[in-house]
Amino acid sequence: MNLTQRPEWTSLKNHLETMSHLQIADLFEADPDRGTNLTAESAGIYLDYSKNRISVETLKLLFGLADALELRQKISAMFSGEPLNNTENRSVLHTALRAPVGSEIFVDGVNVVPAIQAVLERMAKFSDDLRSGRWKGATGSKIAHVVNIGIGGSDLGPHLCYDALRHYSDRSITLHFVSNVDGTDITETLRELNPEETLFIVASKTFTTQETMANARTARDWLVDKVGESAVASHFVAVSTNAAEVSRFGIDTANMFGFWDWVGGRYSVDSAIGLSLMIAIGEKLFRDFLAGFHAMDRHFQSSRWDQNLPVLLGLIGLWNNNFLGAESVAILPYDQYLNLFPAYLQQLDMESNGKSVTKSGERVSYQTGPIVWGQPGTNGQHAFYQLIHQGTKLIPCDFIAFSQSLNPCGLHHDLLMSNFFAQTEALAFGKSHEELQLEGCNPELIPHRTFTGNRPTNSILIEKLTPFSLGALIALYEHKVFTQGVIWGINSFDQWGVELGKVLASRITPELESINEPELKHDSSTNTLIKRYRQQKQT
Ligand code: G6Q
Repeated sequence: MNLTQRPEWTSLKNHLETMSHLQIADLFEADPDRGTNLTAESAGIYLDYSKNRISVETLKLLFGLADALELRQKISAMFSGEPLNNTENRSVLHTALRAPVGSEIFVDGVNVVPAIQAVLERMAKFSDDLRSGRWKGATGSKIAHVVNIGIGGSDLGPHLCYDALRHYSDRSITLHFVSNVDGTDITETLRELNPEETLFIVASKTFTTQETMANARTARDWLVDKVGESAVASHFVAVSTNAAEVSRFGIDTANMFGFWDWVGGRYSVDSAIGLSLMIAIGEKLFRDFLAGFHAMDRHFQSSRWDQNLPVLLGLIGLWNNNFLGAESVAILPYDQYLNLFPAYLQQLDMESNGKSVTKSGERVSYQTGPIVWGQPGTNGQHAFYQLIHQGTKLIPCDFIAFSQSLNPCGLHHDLLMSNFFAQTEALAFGKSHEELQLEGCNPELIPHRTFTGNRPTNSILIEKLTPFSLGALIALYEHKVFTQGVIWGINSFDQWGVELGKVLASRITPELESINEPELKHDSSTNTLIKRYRQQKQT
């Protein structure tokens, strides 16, 4: 049955009529304890969702929709390894990567947990050797720089987490991340480095991704040029599912860390793709990181909907998206260490739920995944928050903060946090014409200084940024995305849009490289652009 024809959907549509007359301020007036009633907590994450345009009835109807679409059964199906990724006929089992030792999770009749633990142990041994200096470069130097070469899911996860957990990292080893095929990325990175002290991790699930392979070849040439061919063995390792390509590249498969086709790129930071992170923070903290994910997994699997953080975030997001008409979601972490979190969630959410056909291939007649964007507070306050407060668009926001600073200095943390609290308050309650009049505001300025309020936000407050809490936070969003994908009936685990880009670029490259003028058979715009590029690059 089409989603919008379901009785649960119709009830929500009818309910919208009632809700559209109510302001967030009215909801708080009706229930003075709303700020404690509409909250939930698990795995150290406290979610206050009270500043949304929802009532208890809205939630009840949303939970009814989730039940009708068998969310509970779909969660079990994911955790038990059913092939939910139907277009690639794959299980979706990133949750197995963080299952405790001794768990049993089967794919095609094989328990995958022992293999996962075996890779983790190899990663731990390697990280430990590198951190202690037992692993040496070709000329006997300790490795001081690790360059992760990967893109998309093979870059964003470790990059985000290295930045986020820098406080816990071994400062004698610096990590670098090269992803863009623009030669500037690798050139500027290598410029600073001493090849004798540098190790490259080529991170690619397929080991055929154009950008990653181009960067890896350039890095290899640089190393060979400076230290010699024999240095490759001790300065290059691979993370991949494709042993044949790894060995063709010239990396000994003894120095390859594997993972499996049931780990999607954007869900892979807990796999060997997290090797660079483990090098930075060590095995113990990496395992704490996995434990944070696992705590959220357990919560997602077993909690009632009204206590279930990912389900609450997912369903409220759906209400904002499909019923209130919001097109985007802003992710606003009040923590500099989470600088890359909006970009990470952009991939997680937009690649997963940026789909317009259902799992069975029918075109959807409703909105699916939102545009995800944002940057850390308070910087954004001095840039784009103006539009969130007073623009014509409805932009629901997730505000994320930690009660304890990892770098306490003077008043900084209280200043930061006062902004965190003030923003959600202002967005919800605004500032009325009457208030401005009472303050004696110049009447001409009143329309300009009025804030309508009634702008929805979630507040996520965590005691402290740790490997555990970061893991739980990422898993929270993974499962939020899953929840929404289930309701929309789409496959959140394929990415045919990415595959198209991979094919198209490789067709044009020979036309750019060809010495003779190539015969171009594109449209007139693409042909003209290619010709102009060929002329200009020669001058
Ligand atoms: C993620 C996507 C995509 C992928 C990159 C890199 O879910 O599939 O971002 O991670 O295209 O792919 P490789 O790891 O195969 O190089």
